Amino acid sequence: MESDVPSFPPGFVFGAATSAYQIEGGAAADGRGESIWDRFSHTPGRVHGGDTGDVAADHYHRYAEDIALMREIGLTAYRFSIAWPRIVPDGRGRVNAAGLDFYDRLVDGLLAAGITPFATLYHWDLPQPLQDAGGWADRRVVDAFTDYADVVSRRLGDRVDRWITVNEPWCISFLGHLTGEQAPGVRDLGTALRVAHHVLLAHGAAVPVLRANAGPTSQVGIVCNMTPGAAASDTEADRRAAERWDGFFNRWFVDPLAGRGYPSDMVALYGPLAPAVEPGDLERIATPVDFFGLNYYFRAVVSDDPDAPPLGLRSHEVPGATSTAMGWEVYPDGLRELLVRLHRDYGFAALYVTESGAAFEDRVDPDGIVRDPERLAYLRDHLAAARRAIDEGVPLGGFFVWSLLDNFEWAHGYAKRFGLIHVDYATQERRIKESGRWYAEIIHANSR
Ligand code: GCO
Repeated sequence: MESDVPSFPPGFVFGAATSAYQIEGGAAADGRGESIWDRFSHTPGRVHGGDTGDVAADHYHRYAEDIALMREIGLTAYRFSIAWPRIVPDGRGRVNAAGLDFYDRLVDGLLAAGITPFATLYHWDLPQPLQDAGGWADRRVVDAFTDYADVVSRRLGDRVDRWITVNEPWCISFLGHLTGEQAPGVRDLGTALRVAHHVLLAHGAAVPVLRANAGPTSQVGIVCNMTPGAAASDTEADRRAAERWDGFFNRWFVDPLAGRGYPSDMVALYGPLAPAVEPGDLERIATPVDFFGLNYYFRAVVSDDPDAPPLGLRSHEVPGATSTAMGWEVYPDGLRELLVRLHRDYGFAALYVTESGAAFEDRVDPDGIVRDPERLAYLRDHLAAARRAIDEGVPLGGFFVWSLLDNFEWAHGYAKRFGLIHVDYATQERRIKESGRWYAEIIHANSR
């Protein structure tokens, strides 16, 4: 194993990630309010098979068992999200003590197991009452988010010192409000761009609150998913299309976070639909962070297509490429490429891979073992890509596998399994897959 297992610098964090709506269940437990994902998943036709997160992996009731499994794998950190509707069921105002108590128990359990908690405040489960009042498209959501961040970090900030404001502004904005394939299912470019602006503002507003409540040793960051764009051919038109893809997917978020403002080529392309930026907004969005978290899954190969508004491009399958059960091309070097770019071009102080992982068709063999060689190879090759980035000078602090457990994969319901741990949804029985056993060996080999 030593030969093909990269060794990482001392202190490198080996984690796994989840999110509240995808694993917790307990949808009506202890005063939790309704979120946009409850509403969306209960709307016929929105989610594969009519699946909902009502029960999910029942982590709300089984968190102690799940911490024991994390320990068995040897994780040194665990990235989870806090459900806003458990804490502030109406989105603003009244705080639900029982919701805070749950995360209190979770955090104490993690710390007792020697696992560092990385808490994400927003992983897509907006309280439905806020959606009814305009949701992320209404600028007042920024204050509601800041208040929520304050409540949570006052309670947990004495023990949690790694904080993430929001997960994947691109998905919140464009899957939620342009393609409509995710909650709240809106389809309007102008709305999506307004949402993006408010998500970034909410992030910037929450950073100083989290720092103040979590103390001087705390580190606060944001997590973005990035998908590099490659031109399908060497023509000028296709190269420009790849630039637009990059502007749409990556630069629209990372540029303002890094203090560069919105990219001017995309502002020109969006024209009157570009968001209204008030004085002070860009400074707030660029509030310095302690780290930037990258979620990476695949790249896009694109060509120019003037008949495909608004970007004027289309994406292509790569002939002969290996892909996952999501249909995503397996392209590990994209991870190295992005990490090097984030460091060299944007200069973030520290980076984490906050998600990397893959769905494949898993089955439990008659002997009770889940053999998942494709996931193991995927993780091995992406860890190796992360290691190459470190060799190129990238200050990479850790790597979080998506995901700890099989879970509710949004519009795909339970049909797609990303876990290191298999979940039998009928019995809630957990089984560490072979990829999880392999990850345990990597962590162990690196702990010496
Ligand atoms: C996402 C989310 C996860 C997904 C994962 C696989 O970032 O999209 O953080 O919730 O489940 O990415 O699609």
